[in-house]
Amino acid sequence: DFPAGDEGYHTYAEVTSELRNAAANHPDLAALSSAGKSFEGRELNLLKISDNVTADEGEPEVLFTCNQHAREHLTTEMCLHIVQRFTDGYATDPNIRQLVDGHVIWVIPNVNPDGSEFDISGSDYQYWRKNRKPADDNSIGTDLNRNWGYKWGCCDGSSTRPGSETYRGPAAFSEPETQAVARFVDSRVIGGTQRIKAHIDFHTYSELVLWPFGHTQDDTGEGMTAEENARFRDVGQRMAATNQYTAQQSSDLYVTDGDINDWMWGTHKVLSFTFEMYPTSPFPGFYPPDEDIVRETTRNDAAVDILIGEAR
Ligand code: 0X9
Ligand code: CA
Ligand code: ZN
Repeated sequence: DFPAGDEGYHTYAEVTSELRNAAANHPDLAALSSAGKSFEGRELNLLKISDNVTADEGEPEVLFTCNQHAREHLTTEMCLHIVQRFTDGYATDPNIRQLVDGHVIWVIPNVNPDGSEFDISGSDYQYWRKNRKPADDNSIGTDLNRNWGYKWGCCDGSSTRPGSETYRGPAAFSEPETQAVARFVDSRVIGGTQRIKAHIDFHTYSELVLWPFGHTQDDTGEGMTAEENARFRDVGQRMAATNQYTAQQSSDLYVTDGDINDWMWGTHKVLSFTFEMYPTSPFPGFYPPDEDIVRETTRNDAAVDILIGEAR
């Protein structure tokens, strides 16, 4: 469980029951399934939100992913907030109704449930980042956000050392969590067209809006035209204007290879961003008090709406 005083955060079991409730209370709007299982066997909960949710209406789709990194618990709350806003808000908010009616919204609140459960397994936080699959030596965990299969390990943006916090794993998609989410995204290619058009992967912290590529500092080149780059910049800057985050190419922060955005864009041409949420400083860093959850998740409402509006 979360340490005393932070009970406002949701454990994996509490997330699962919130998702079940959302689907049960809004059977026409929300449907719960699983993208697969984590290394320790937890379901990777996947909630679909749309009008006539049980039908395939061919609408443009968006994906929100959270908690790739175990200790970034505020991101799980962000995904839950998205779920609650687009389900509970549907009956009364015309803006929400329009976004839900015209799109399919997919939400995966826990990409790394083994890691986040481990992070809260002691009396205090464990400062855990990676998943919980043992590596060859006696160390545990791969950095899921270095394990994606587009130019995996290409560019000195990850580590080959299992003990490293940015260990990329023994092969691209060696981890059950990245593999399951990737296969789900692959499965949205229907009749040769990727239905998912836009995506945000939530992280903490630094208050940033980041766009690909991460593996190169070049703005344009293989896989990114000047026009495409201008669109990332435009949408990124418009979103950042609503939440007062800083907008930049992800490699301006530091170079990574094998991150989710490079794969989503490089492989599927999904307009894919990373948000680094609140705060900007190491205190409170990864562990803001639960009193901050509502303010810091609501802060991204307008940006989330912009992203959905870009899916067409
Ligand atoms: O390093 C990461 O995976 C992300 N930051 S975090 O502090 N949450 O670990 C950022 C990934 C974005 N990609 C690049 N910066 N290239
Ligand atoms: Ca508290
Ligand atoms: Zn992160």
